[in-house]
Amino acid sequence: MTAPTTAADPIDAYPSYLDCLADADEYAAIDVALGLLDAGVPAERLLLDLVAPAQAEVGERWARNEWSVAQEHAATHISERVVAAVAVHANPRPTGGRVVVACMDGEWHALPPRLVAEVLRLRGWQVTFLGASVPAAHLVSYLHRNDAHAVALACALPMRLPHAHRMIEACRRSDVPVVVGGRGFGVDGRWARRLGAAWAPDAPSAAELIADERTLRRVPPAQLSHLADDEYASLVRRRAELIDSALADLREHVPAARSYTAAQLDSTVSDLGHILDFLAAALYVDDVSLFSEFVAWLVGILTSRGVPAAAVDLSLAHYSAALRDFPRAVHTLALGRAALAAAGAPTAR
Ligand code: B12
Repeated sequence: MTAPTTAADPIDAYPSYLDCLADADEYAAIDVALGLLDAGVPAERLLLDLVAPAQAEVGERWARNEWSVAQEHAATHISERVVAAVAVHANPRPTGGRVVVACMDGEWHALPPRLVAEVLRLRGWQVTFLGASVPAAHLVSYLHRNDAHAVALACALPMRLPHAHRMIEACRRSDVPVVVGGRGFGVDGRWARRLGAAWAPDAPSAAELIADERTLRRVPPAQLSHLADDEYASLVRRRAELIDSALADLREHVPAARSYTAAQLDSTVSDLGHILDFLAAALYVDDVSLFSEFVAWLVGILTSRGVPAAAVDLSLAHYSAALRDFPRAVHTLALGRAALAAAGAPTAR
Protein backbone atom coordinates (compact mmCIF):
# COMPACT_ATOMS: atom_id res chain seq x y z
CA MET A 1 0.00 0.00 0.00
CA THR A 2 1.15 3.53 -0.74
CA ALA A 3 1.68 5.73 2.32
CA PRO A 4 -1.30 8.07 2.85
CA THR A 5 -0.78 11.77 2.17
CA THR A 6 -2.06 14.75 4.11
CA ALA A 7 -1.18 17.36 1.45
CA ALA A 8 -3.84 20.02 0.84
CA ASP A 9 -2.47 21.21 -2.50
CA PRO A 10 -2.29 19.22 -5.76
CA ILE A 11 1.33 20.25 -6.28
CA ASP A 12 2.36 18.98 -2.83
CA ALA A 13 0.30 15.82 -3.30
CA TYR A 14 1.82 15.09 -6.74
CA PRO A 15 4.78 12.89 -5.59
CA SER A 16 2.61 10.63 -3.44
CA TYR A 17 -0.08 10.47 -6.15
CA LEU A 18 2.59 9.37 -8.63
CA ASP A 19 3.69 6.69 -6.15
CA CYS A 20 0.09 5.42 -6.12
CA LEU A 21 0.19 5.13 -9.92
CA ALA A 22 3.59 3.39 -9.76
CA ASP A 23 2.22 0.92 -7.19
CA ALA A 24 -1.03 0.52 -9.18
CA ASP A 25 -2.80 1.37 -5.91
CA GLU A 26 -6.13 2.77 -7.06
CA TYR A 27 -7.63 3.00 -3.57
CA ALA A 28 -4.79 5.17 -2.30
CA ALA A 29 -4.94 7.32 -5.48
CA ILE A 30 -8.66 7.94 -4.99
CA ASP A 31 -8.03 8.71 -1.30
CA VAL A 32 -5.43 11.33 -2.29
CA ALA A 33 -7.88 12.93 -4.74
CA LEU A 34 -10.91 12.90 -2.44
CA GLY A 35 -8.74 14.13 0.46
CA LEU A 36 -7.79 17.17 -1.61
CA LEU A 37 -11.42 17.85 -2.54
CA ASP A 38 -12.40 17.59 1.14
CA ALA A 39 -9.61 20.06 1.97
CA GLY A 40 -11.28 22.56 -0.37
CA VAL A 41 -9.20 22.15 -3.53
CA PRO A 42 -11.44 22.92 -6.55
CA ALA A 43 -12.18 19.86 -8.70
CA GLU A 44 -10.84 21.64 -11.79
CA ARG A 45 -7.43 22.18 -10.19
CA LEU A 46 -7.31 18.58 -9.13
CA LEU A 47 -7.91 17.38 -12.68
CA LEU A 48 -5.47 19.79 -14.30
CA ASP A 49 -2.72 20.07 -11.66
CA LEU A 50 -2.66 16.49 -10.45
CA VAL A 51 -4.17 13.99 -12.91
CA ALA A 52 -2.95 15.66 -16.13
CA PRO A 53 0.74 16.13 -15.20
CA ALA A 54 0.86 12.67 -13.66
CA GLN A 55 -0.35 11.19 -16.97
CA ALA A 56 2.29 13.14 -18.88
CA GLU A 57 4.92 11.67 -16.51
CA VAL A 58 3.48 8.19 -17.13
CA GLY A 59 4.16 8.82 -20.83
CA GLU A 60 7.75 9.91 -20.16
CA ARG A 61 8.44 6.80 -18.09
CA TRP A 62 7.02 4.60 -20.86
CA ALA A 63 9.06 6.46 -23.48
CA ARG A 64 12.27 5.95 -21.46
CA ASN A 65 11.42 2.23 -21.21
CA GLU A 66 11.29 2.50 -17.39
CA TRP A 67 7.65 1.40 -17.37
CA SER A 68 6.15 -1.39 -19.42
CA VAL A 69 2.98 -0.98 -21.46
CA ALA A 70 1.22 -2.92 -18.67
CA GLN A 71 2.36 -0.40 -16.02
CA GLU A 72 1.22 2.47 -18.26
CA HIS A 73 -2.18 0.83 -18.78
CA ALA A 74 -2.58 0.23 -15.02
CA ALA A 75 -1.70 3.86 -14.24
CA THR A 76 -4.04 5.18 -16.94
CA HIS A 77 -6.87 3.03 -15.61
CA ILE A 78 -6.33 4.53 -12.15
CA SER A 79 -6.39 8.05 -13.59
CA GLU A 80 -9.69 7.21 -15.28
CA ARG A 81 -11.11 6.01 -11.95
CA VAL A 82 -9.87 9.15 -10.21
CA VAL A 83 -11.49 11.36 -12.86
CA ALA A 84 -14.76 9.43 -12.40
CA ALA A 85 -14.56 9.79 -8.61
CA VAL A 86 -13.92 13.53 -8.87
CA ALA A 87 -16.85 13.88 -11.31
CA VAL A 88 -19.23 12.05 -8.99
CA HIS A 89 -18.04 14.08 -6.01
CA ALA A 90 -18.50 17.44 -7.78
CA ASN A 91 -21.66 16.45 -9.71
CA PRO A 92 -22.52 19.90 -11.13
CA ARG A 93 -25.92 20.48 -12.78
CA PRO A 94 -25.83 21.88 -16.33
CA THR A 95 -26.97 25.42 -17.00
CA GLY A 96 -25.53 25.84 -20.52
CA GLY A 97 -26.09 24.17 -23.89
CA ARG A 98 -24.79 20.83 -25.07
CA VAL A 99 -21.13 20.38 -25.96
CA VAL A 100 -20.12 17.15 -27.67
CA VAL A 101 -16.56 16.00 -26.91
CA ALA A 102 -14.99 13.30 -29.05
CA CYS A 103 -11.73 11.83 -30.26
CA MET A 104 -10.86 11.84 -33.94
CA ASP A 105 -11.31 8.67 -35.92
CA GLY A 106 -8.40 6.30 -35.07
CA GLU A 107 -7.45 8.27 -31.95
CA TRP A 108 -7.44 6.19 -28.75
CA HIS A 109 -6.20 8.83 -26.31
CA ALA A 110 -9.56 9.38 -24.64
CA LEU A 111 -8.33 10.53 -21.24
CA PRO A 112 -7.10 14.01 -22.31
CA PRO A 113 -10.50 14.98 -23.80
CA ARG A 114 -12.21 13.34 -20.84
CA LEU A 115 -10.42 15.87 -18.62
CA VAL A 116 -11.60 18.64 -20.96
CA ALA A 117 -15.15 17.23 -20.80
CA GLU A 118 -15.13 17.25 -16.99
CA VAL A 119 -13.84 20.83 -16.85
CA LEU A 120 -16.62 21.90 -19.24
CA ARG A 121 -19.15 20.11 -17.03
CA LEU A 122 -17.78 21.86 -13.95
CA ARG A 123 -18.30 25.15 -15.79
CA GLY A 124 -21.97 24.40 -16.41
CA TRP A 125 -22.06 22.92 -19.90
CA GLN A 126 -24.14 19.86 -20.62
CA VAL A 127 -21.45 17.57 -21.95
CA THR A 128 -21.83 14.45 -24.05
CA PHE A 129 -18.56 12.57 -24.05
CA LEU A 130 -18.29 10.19 -27.02
CA GLY A 131 -14.83 8.86 -26.09
CA ALA A 132 -12.17 7.30 -28.31
CA SER A 133 -12.06 6.94 -32.13
CA VAL A 134 -15.42 8.21 -33.34
CA PRO A 135 -15.99 7.66 -37.10
CA ALA A 136 -16.75 10.99 -38.81
CA ALA A 137 -20.07 9.79 -40.30
CA HIS A 138 -21.32 8.63 -36.90
CA LEU A 139 -20.33 11.90 -35.26
CA VAL A 140 -22.18 13.87 -37.93
CA SER A 141 -25.35 11.80 -37.63
CA TYR A 142 -25.16 12.24 -33.85
CA LEU A 143 -24.89 16.00 -34.29
CA HIS A 144 -27.89 15.97 -36.63
CA ARG A 145 -30.01 14.18 -34.05
CA ASN A 146 -28.84 16.15 -31.03
CA ASP A 147 -28.76 19.90 -30.94
CA ALA A 148 -25.19 20.94 -30.01
CA HIS A 149 -23.81 24.37 -29.15
CA ALA A 150 -20.29 23.21 -30.07
CA VAL A 151 -18.14 20.17 -30.65
CA ALA A 152 -14.68 19.68 -29.13
CA LEU A 153 -12.41 17.32 -31.06
CA ALA A 154 -9.26 15.76 -29.65
CA CYS A 155 -6.13 14.60 -31.45
CA ALA A 156 -3.06 13.39 -29.55
CA LEU A 157 -1.04 12.10 -32.50
CA PRO A 158 -0.01 14.43 -35.35
CA MET A 159 -0.21 11.52 -37.79
CA ARG A 160 -4.00 11.67 -37.43
CA LEU A 161 -4.18 15.27 -38.73
CA PRO A 162 -5.54 14.41 -42.22
CA HIS A 163 -8.39 12.52 -40.53
CA ALA A 164 -8.82 15.42 -38.13
CA HIS A 165 -9.31 17.76 -41.06
CA ARG A 166 -12.01 15.56 -42.62
CA MET A 167 -13.77 15.45 -39.28
CA ILE A 168 -13.57 19.19 -38.70
CA GLU A 169 -15.04 19.78 -42.16
CA ALA A 170 -17.82 17.26 -41.56
CA CYS A 171 -18.84 19.04 -38.33
CA ARG A 172 -18.73 22.42 -40.09
CA ARG A 173 -21.09 21.16 -42.78
CA SER A 174 -23.53 20.39 -39.95
CA ASP A 175 -23.11 24.05 -38.93
CA VAL A 176 -21.79 23.15 -35.48
CA PRO A 177 -18.77 25.25 -34.42
CA VAL A 178 -15.66 23.24 -33.65
CA VAL A 179 -12.83 23.68 -31.16
CA VAL A 180 -9.88 21.32 -31.37
CA GLY A 181 -7.11 20.46 -28.95
CA GLY A 182 -4.51 17.94 -27.91
CA ARG A 183 -0.80 17.55 -28.52
CA GLY A 184 -1.46 16.31 -32.08
CA PHE A 185 -2.03 19.92 -33.21
CA GLY A 186 1.47 20.98 -32.09
CA VAL A 187 2.47 22.71 -28.85
CA ASP A 188 1.34 26.09 -30.17
CA GLY A 189 -1.62 24.79 -32.20
CA ARG A 190 0.04 25.67 -35.50
CA TRP A 191 -1.37 22.65 -37.32
CA ALA A 192 -4.90 23.51 -36.18
CA ARG A 193 -4.48 26.94 -37.77
CA ARG A 194 -3.25 25.28 -40.96
CA LEU A 195 -6.46 23.21 -41.00
CA GLY A 196 -8.57 26.31 -40.35
CA ALA A 197 -9.78 25.22 -36.91
CA ALA A 198 -10.15 27.09 -33.62
CA TRP A 199 -7.62 25.61 -31.17
CA ALA A 200 -7.40 25.66 -27.38
CA PRO A 201 -4.18 24.77 -25.52
CA ASP A 202 -6.00 23.46 -22.47
CA ALA A 203 -9.37 22.84 -20.90
CA PRO A 204 -9.91 26.31 -19.37
CA SER A 205 -9.12 28.02 -22.70
CA ALA A 206 -11.48 25.62 -24.45
CA ALA A 207 -14.22 26.58 -21.99
CA GLU A 208 -13.63 30.29 -22.66
CA LEU A 209 -13.70 29.79 -26.42
CA ILE A 210 -16.88 27.74 -26.32
CA ALA A 211 -18.55 30.48 -24.29
CA ASP A 212 -17.64 32.98 -27.03
CA GLU A 213 -19.49 31.61 -30.06
CA ARG A 214 -18.59 34.53 -32.31
CA THR A 215 -14.83 34.00 -31.90
CA LEU A 216 -15.32 30.26 -32.24
CA ARG A 217 -16.97 30.70 -35.63
CA ARG A 218 -14.59 33.44 -36.84
CA VAL A 219 -11.61 31.30 -37.86
CA PRO A 220 -9.30 32.02 -40.81
CA PRO A 221 -9.76 29.42 -43.58
CA ALA A 222 -7.51 26.40 -44.01
CA GLN A 223 -4.22 26.95 -45.88
CA LEU A 224 -3.88 23.75 -47.84
CA SER A 225 -3.30 24.88 -51.44
CA HIS A 226 -0.08 22.82 -51.46
CA LEU A 227 -2.22 19.65 -51.60
CA ALA A 228 -2.77 20.37 -55.30
CA ASP A 229 0.64 18.74 -55.99
CA ASP A 230 -0.95 15.37 -55.13
CA GLU A 231 2.07 14.24 -53.06
CA TYR A 232 -0.03 13.46 -50.00
CA ALA A 233 -2.66 11.50 -51.93
CA SER A 234 -0.02 9.51 -53.88
CA LEU A 235 1.82 8.61 -50.70
CA VAL A 236 -1.38 7.35 -49.08
CA ARG A 237 -2.19 5.26 -52.17
CA ARG A 238 1.29 3.69 -52.16
CA ARG A 239 1.49 3.06 -48.40
CA ALA A 240 1.31 -0.78 -48.46
CA GLU A 241 3.74 -1.11 -51.39
CA LEU A 242 6.24 1.25 -49.71
CA ILE A 243 6.15 -0.69 -46.43
CA ASP A 244 6.77 -3.97 -48.32
CA SER A 245 9.72 -2.61 -50.25
CA ALA A 246 11.23 -0.93 -47.14
CA LEU A 247 11.00 -4.25 -45.28
CA ALA A 248 12.71 -6.08 -48.15
CA ASP A 249 15.46 -3.42 -48.15
CA LEU A 250 15.92 -3.82 -44.39
CA ARG A 251 16.26 -7.59 -44.74
CA GLU A 252 18.82 -7.18 -47.47
CA HIS A 253 21.01 -4.73 -45.54
CA VAL A 254 20.49 -5.76 -41.90
CA PRO A 255 21.24 -9.50 -41.51
CA ALA A 256 19.53 -9.63 -38.08
CA ALA A 257 16.25 -8.56 -39.70
CA ARG A 258 16.17 -11.85 -41.65
CA SER A 259 15.66 -13.85 -38.46
CA TYR A 260 13.14 -11.55 -36.75
CA THR A 261 10.48 -13.27 -34.66
CA ALA A 262 6.83 -12.72 -35.62
CA ALA A 263 6.55 -10.07 -32.89
CA GLN A 264 9.68 -8.24 -34.06
CA LEU A 265 8.38 -8.36 -37.62
CA ASP A 266 5.02 -6.94 -36.52
CA SER A 267 6.60 -4.04 -34.67
CA THR A 268 8.97 -3.32 -37.60
CA VAL A 269 6.03 -3.19 -40.03
CA SER A 270 4.19 -0.95 -37.56
CA ASP A 271 7.25 1.39 -37.26
CA LEU A 272 7.63 1.54 -41.07
CA GLY A 273 3.93 2.45 -41.28
CA HIS A 274 4.29 5.10 -38.57
CA ILE A 275 7.15 6.70 -40.49
CA LEU A 276 4.95 6.94 -43.58
CA ASP A 277 1.94 8.19 -41.65
CA PHE A 278 3.96 10.98 -40.03
CA LEU A 279 5.51 11.80 -43.41
CA ALA A 280 2.02 11.95 -44.94
CA ALA A 281 0.79 14.22 -42.13
CA ALA A 282 3.82 16.51 -42.62
CA LEU A 283 2.99 16.74 -46.34
CA TYR A 284 -0.66 17.38 -45.51
CA VAL A 285 0.08 20.40 -43.32
CA ASP A 286 3.23 21.25 -45.29
CA ASP A 287 5.47 21.44 -42.23
CA VAL A 288 8.78 19.57 -42.18
CA SER A 289 9.13 20.12 -38.42
CA LEU A 290 6.24 17.68 -37.83
CA PHE A 291 8.36 14.92 -39.36
CA SER A 292 11.69 15.97 -37.80
CA GLU A 293 10.11 16.07 -34.33
CA PHE A 294 8.71 12.59 -34.92
CA VAL A 295 12.13 11.26 -36.02
CA ALA A 296 13.82 12.68 -32.90
CA TRP A 297 11.08 11.08 -30.76
CA LEU A 298 11.44 7.72 -32.55
CA VAL A 299 15.22 7.67 -31.99
CA GLY A 300 14.63 8.20 -28.26
CA ILE A 301 12.09 5.37 -28.13
CA LEU A 302 14.31 2.94 -30.06
CA THR A 303 17.58 3.69 -28.28
CA SER A 304 15.98 3.36 -24.83
CA ARG A 305 14.92 -0.13 -25.97
CA GLY A 306 18.35 -1.09 -27.32
CA VAL A 307 17.21 -1.02 -30.97
CA PRO A 308 19.86 0.46 -33.31
CA ALA A 309 18.57 3.71 -34.79
CA ALA A 310 20.69 3.21 -37.93
CA ALA A 311 17.83 1.07 -39.24
CA VAL A 312 15.63 4.18 -39.20
CA ASP A 313 18.07 5.99 -41.47
CA LEU A 314 18.08 3.02 -43.82
CA SER A 315 14.28 3.22 -44.08
CA LEU A 316 14.29 7.00 -44.55
CA ALA A 317 16.87 6.61 -47.33
CA HIS A 318 14.73 3.89 -48.90
CA TYR A 319 11.57 6.02 -48.83
CA SER A 320 13.51 8.94 -50.23
CA ALA A 321 14.66 6.89 -53.25
CA ALA A 322 11.19 5.41 -53.78
CA LEU A 323 9.58 8.87 -53.64
CA ARG A 324 12.24 10.67 -55.70
CA ASP A 325 9.57 12.23 -57.97
CA PHE A 326 7.99 13.99 -54.96
CA PRO A 327 10.11 17.05 -54.03
CA ARG A 328 8.31 17.92 -50.80
CA ALA A 329 8.59 14.31 -49.55
CA VAL A 330 12.29 14.12 -50.50
CA HIS A 331 13.00 17.43 -48.72
CA THR A 332 11.07 16.32 -45.62
CA LEU A 333 12.91 12.99 -45.50
CA ALA A 334 16.28 14.76 -45.90
CA LEU A 335 15.50 16.95 -42.90
CA GLY A 336 14.35 13.86 -41.02
CA ARG A 337 17.72 12.23 -41.71
CA ALA A 338 19.44 15.39 -40.48
CA ALA A 339 17.35 15.24 -37.28
CA LEU A 340 18.43 11.63 -36.91
CA ALA A 341 22.10 12.56 -37.24
CA ALA A 342 21.59 15.47 -34.79
CA ALA A 343 20.11 13.01 -32.29
CA GLY A 344 23.41 11.09 -32.50
CA ALA A 345 22.10 8.15 -34.52
CA PRO A 346 24.61 6.61 -36.98
CA THR A 347 23.60 6.96 -40.63
CA ALA A 348 23.19 3.87 -42.77
CA ARG A 349 24.65 4.93 -46.10
C1 B12 B 1 -2.27 6.95 -21.72
C2 B12 B 1 -1.61 7.01 -23.06
C3 B12 B 1 -2.01 6.10 -24.04
C4 B12 B 1 -3.24 5.20 -23.85
C5 B12 B 1 -4.51 6.09 -23.95
C6 B12 B 1 -5.62 5.57 -23.05
C7 B12 B 1 -6.65 6.63 -22.77
N1 B12 B 1 -7.75 6.15 -22.22
O1 B12 B 1 -6.48 7.79 -22.99
C8 B12 B 1 -3.07 4.16 -25.01
C9 B12 B 1 -2.43 2.91 -24.46
C10 B12 B 1 -4.34 3.78 -25.76
C11 B12 B 1 -2.04 4.86 -25.90
C12 B12 B 1 -1.76 4.43 -27.17
C13 B12 B 1 -0.78 4.98 -27.98
N2 B12 B 1 0.08 5.97 -27.62
CO1 B12 B 1 -0.08 6.98 -26.08
N3 B12 B 1 0.07 8.02 -24.45
C14 B12 B 1 -0.59 7.96 -23.34
C15 B12 B 1 -0.02 9.03 -22.35
C16 B12 B 1 0.93 8.28 -21.40
C17 B12 B 1 -0.99 9.80 -21.52
C18 B12 B 1 -2.11 10.54 -22.29
C19 B12 B 1 -2.74 11.53 -21.33
O2 B12 B 1 -3.70 11.20 -20.68
N4 B12 B 1 -2.08 12.70 -21.17
C20 B12 B 1 -2.49 13.71 -20.22
C21 B12 B 1 -3.13 14.87 -20.89
C22 B12 B 1 -3.88 15.69 -19.88
O3 B12 B 1 -2.15 15.67 -21.49
P1 B12 B 1 -2.37 16.50 -22.82
O4 B12 B 1 -2.56 15.57 -23.96
O5 B12 B 1 -1.26 17.42 -22.93
O6 B12 B 1 -3.78 17.31 -22.62
C23 B12 B 1 -3.92 18.66 -22.31
C24 B12 B 1 -3.89 19.53 -23.57
O7 B12 B 1 -3.19 18.95 -24.65
C25 B12 B 1 -5.32 19.79 -23.87
N5 B12 B 1 -6.10 18.84 -24.63
C26 B12 B 1 -5.93 17.51 -24.78
N6 B12 B 1 -6.92 16.99 -25.52
C27 B12 B 1 -7.75 18.01 -25.85
C28 B12 B 1 -8.90 18.04 -26.59
C29 B12 B 1 -9.58 19.25 -26.78
C30 B12 B 1 -10.83 19.27 -27.57
C31 B12 B 1 -9.04 20.45 -26.23
C32 B12 B 1 -9.72 21.72 -26.47
C33 B12 B 1 -7.87 20.42 -25.47
C34 B12 B 1 -7.23 19.20 -25.29
O8 B12 B 1 -5.93 19.85 -22.61
C35 B12 B 1 -5.33 18.84 -21.76
C36 B12 B 1 -5.46 19.28 -20.33
O9 B12 B 1 -5.27 20.65 -20.14
C37 B12 B 1 0.72 9.97 -23.36
C38 B12 B 1 1.83 10.84 -22.74
C39 B12 B 1 1.46 12.31 -22.67
N7 B12 B 1 2.47 13.14 -22.47
O10 B12 B 1 0.34 12.74 -22.79
C40 B12 B 1 1.15 8.98 -24.44
C41 B12 B 1 1.47 9.45 -25.85
C42 B12 B 1 0.51 10.53 -26.30
N8 B12 B 1 1.26 8.22 -26.64
C43 B12 B 1 2.12 8.06 -27.57
C44 B12 B 1 2.12 6.98 -28.50
C45 B12 B 1 3.29 6.90 -29.44
C46 B12 B 1 1.09 6.04 -28.53
C47 B12 B 1 0.97 4.88 -29.53
C48 B12 B 1 1.32 5.19 -30.99
C49 B12 B 1 1.85 3.74 -28.96
C50 B12 B 1 1.88 2.49 -29.83
N9 B12 B 1 3.03 2.21 -30.41
O11 B12 B 1 0.90 1.81 -29.94
C51 B12 B 1 -0.51 4.47 -29.37
C52 B12 B 1 -1.44 5.18 -30.39
C53 B12 B 1 -2.91 4.83 -30.21
C54 B12 B 1 -3.82 5.66 -31.08
N10 B12 B 1 -3.94 5.34 -32.35
O12 B12 B 1 -4.41 6.61 -30.61
C55 B12 B 1 3.16 9.17 -27.61
C56 B12 B 1 2.94 10.14 -28.80
C57 B12 B 1 4.27 10.62 -29.36
C58 B12 B 1 4.18 11.29 -30.70
N11 B12 B 1 5.33 11.39 -31.34
O13 B12 B 1 3.17 11.70 -31.16
C59 B12 B 1 2.99 9.80 -26.16
C60 B12 B 1 3.31 11.31 -26.09
C61 B12 B 1 3.94 9.02 -25.21
C62 B12 B 1 5.41 9.40 -25.35
N12 B12 B 1 5.96 10.16 -24.40
O14 B12 B 1 6.05 9.06 -26.28
N13 B12 B 1 -1.45 5.91 -25.26
